[in-house]
Amino acid sequence: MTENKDLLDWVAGVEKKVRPAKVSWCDGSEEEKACLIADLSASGHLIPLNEEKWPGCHLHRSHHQDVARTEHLTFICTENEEDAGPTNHWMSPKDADRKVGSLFEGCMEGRTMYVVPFIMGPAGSPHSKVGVQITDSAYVALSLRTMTRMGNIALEQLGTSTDFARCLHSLGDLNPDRRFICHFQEKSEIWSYGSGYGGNALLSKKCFALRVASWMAKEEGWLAEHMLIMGIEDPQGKVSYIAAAFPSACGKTNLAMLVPPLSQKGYKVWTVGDDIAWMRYGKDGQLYAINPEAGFFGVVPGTNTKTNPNAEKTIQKNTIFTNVAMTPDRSPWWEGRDKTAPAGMIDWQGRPWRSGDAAAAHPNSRFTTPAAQCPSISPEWENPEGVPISAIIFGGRRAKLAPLVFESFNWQHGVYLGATMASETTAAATGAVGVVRRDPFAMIPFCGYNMADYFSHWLEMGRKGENPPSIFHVNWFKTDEEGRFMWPGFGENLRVLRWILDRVHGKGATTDSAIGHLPAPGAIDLEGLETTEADMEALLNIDVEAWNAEAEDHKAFFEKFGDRMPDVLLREHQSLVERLSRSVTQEV
Ligand code: GTP
Ligand code: SPV
Ligand code: MN
Repeated sequence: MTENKDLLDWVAGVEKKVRPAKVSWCDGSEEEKACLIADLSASGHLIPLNEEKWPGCHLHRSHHQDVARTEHLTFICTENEEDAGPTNHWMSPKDADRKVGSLFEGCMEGRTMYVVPFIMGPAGSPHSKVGVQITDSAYVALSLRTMTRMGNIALEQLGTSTDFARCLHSLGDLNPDRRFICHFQEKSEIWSYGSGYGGNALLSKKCFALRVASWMAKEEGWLAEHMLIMGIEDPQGKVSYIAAAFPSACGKTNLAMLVPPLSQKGYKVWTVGDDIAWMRYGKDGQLYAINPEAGFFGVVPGTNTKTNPNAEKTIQKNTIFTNVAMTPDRSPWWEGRDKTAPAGMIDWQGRPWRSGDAAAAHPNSRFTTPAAQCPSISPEWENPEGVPISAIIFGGRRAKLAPLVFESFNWQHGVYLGATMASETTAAATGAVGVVRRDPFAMIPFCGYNMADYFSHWLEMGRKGENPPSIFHVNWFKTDEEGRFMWPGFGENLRVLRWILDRVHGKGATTDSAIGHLPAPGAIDLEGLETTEADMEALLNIDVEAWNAEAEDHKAFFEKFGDRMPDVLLREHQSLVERLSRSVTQEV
C-alpha cells in the first residue's frame, strides 16, 4: 500500500467521519477490476451487454435526476469571495464545513469506502499530478480506472510527498436537494456529495484537472484548459498539433478523432486528448500540451460509423455506457445510431420503449472507454513532455452570427476571442438547452477562480512564450433559414483545419474583416463537397448589425468583472467597435 503519513492520516480522518463498513484501497489490478464488475453486476448497477458483440461492455443507469453536471450546486470555496469571481458560485469554507461537511458524518455506514489513488498525466511526467479520491461508489472507482492512471502506480509516483489533491465523494442519498460539489483551491481539496454522475462524481476530471488545476496553473505559470489535443499529419508526413476549446457537447471528441474524408488524400489525424489539456512552455519557447486523462467520457448520441468512426471502434469493448437504451439482444442503442430504432428496446430508465416515445437514450448519455483503444491514438499521447502546439482554436455552437472560421490579429486579440466566446447550452449540464450564453474559453463552468484574473493570466502567457501559438475561432453549427446545418462538419472539418495550418505555416490567403482574418474566396478546399462558393460566402458572412449587438453584449459581460477586468481587453473591445463602424462606412 503506502507509507505516506499524510495520505494515511487523511484517509483515517475521513474514515472516522464517514464510518464505512469496510475500507478498500484500489491497486489498479485486473483482479480488482473483475471484483468491482462482479459486485456492480450483482447489485444491478452494471448490466453486462452482449458479450459476443460488445465484449467487456456494460450498461449503467444513473438515478434519473442525476444525469448531468449541476452547475448551480457547484461551488468555489476560496477564503475571499472576490477570488471566485462573478461567474462562479461561492461558498465560504466555514459555510461549506457546516452545510456540506456535516453531510459526510456517517454517510458511508454499511458501505465500502474505496480509496482511489490516481495520476493525471503520463506516469513519471514532470507535468503530472497525483490525486486521491475517496468514494462510496464502486462505479466511480471503476470509471476512474479507465479515466486515469489508477492504483499503485499513483502511490509510487506520490511516494512520501504531501502534494496530492484530496478528493472526497459520497453518493449520499442522491437527493438533488442535498447535492454539493465544493472546491477548496487553497488546499487542493474537493468535496462532492449527492451525485454519482460524470463531472460531479469523477473528481479527477472537471473538479481537479480544471477547477483546482486552473488555480495551480495561474500560480505556477501554465494553463489548465477545457481543450482537445490533436495532431494533423500532412501528405509529406509532417505532424502539426493543435488544441481546441469548445463548450461541453460542442464537438471536441468528434474533432479529436476526425477521420479525413476520401477526397483529402494523404492526411491523417492523431488523437492526443478529447477534453482537457495542460499546457506549458518548453525550453524552446513553444507551448507543449499533455492530456491529463487516460480515457474518454464521451457524448454517445450522434456517434455512428459516419460521424465518428474512430469513437465507434474505440467503444466496441471494455466500455461502460451510461444512460443509453438497450436492444433485445443486449446491444447498447442511442439516437443517431441507425435511421430506424430496433423494436423491443428498453429506454435509458429501463422502461419499454416504443417509436414515438421520448428519446430512448438520455441526450447526455456517455461512454467511458480507454483512450489506448482509439484507432487514431497518437504515438505521442503519453509523451511526458507533451506535444508542441501550433494553433489554438476556440469555437461554439452558434446557429447565427459566428462565421465558419477566422483568425485573430495577434495573441491579445486571440485572448479577446476566447474571453468573448458564446455558445448555445447543451444537455451536458442541467437547465435549459439551446440558450446562447457567454462561455469564455469554454471554461465558464470550470474556471476555478475569478475569470478576470484568468483573462490576465492568458494575456501574460502570450508575453511569456517566444513562439506562442496562433489563435483561431470556428463555428461548425451555423444554420440556414430552414434550420439546417450549412457546413457538413465532422470529417469535413479537416478542410478548415488545413486552412488554419496553412496560416500557421505562413500560407493561406485571407480577406480582412472587422472581426479578424477570414479565409479568402477559394482558400478553403471545397473539392468533392456539395458546399458551393456561394454557400461559403454565407458561412463566412459578417452581419455588421448583428456584430454590433454582439459587441454590446461583450461589453455588458466584461462589466461584471469591474476593476479586475484587464484594460487590454477593454481596449480590444473598443477597437472592435471602431472596426465595425469603419466596415459599415466602407460598405456604403
Ligand atoms: P463534452 O464531452 O461534453 O465536453 O463534449 P464534446 O465537446 O467532446 O462534444 P462531442 O464531440 O461529443 O459532440 C457533441 C455533439 O455534437 C454530438 O452529438 C456530435 O454528433 C455533435 N457534433 C460534433 N461535431 C459536429 C460537427 O462538426 N457538426 C455537427 N453538426 N455536429 C457535430
Ligand atoms: C462536459 O460536460 O464538458 C463533460 C462531461 O466533458 S462531464 O465529465 O460530466 O463534465
Ligand atoms: Mn467536457
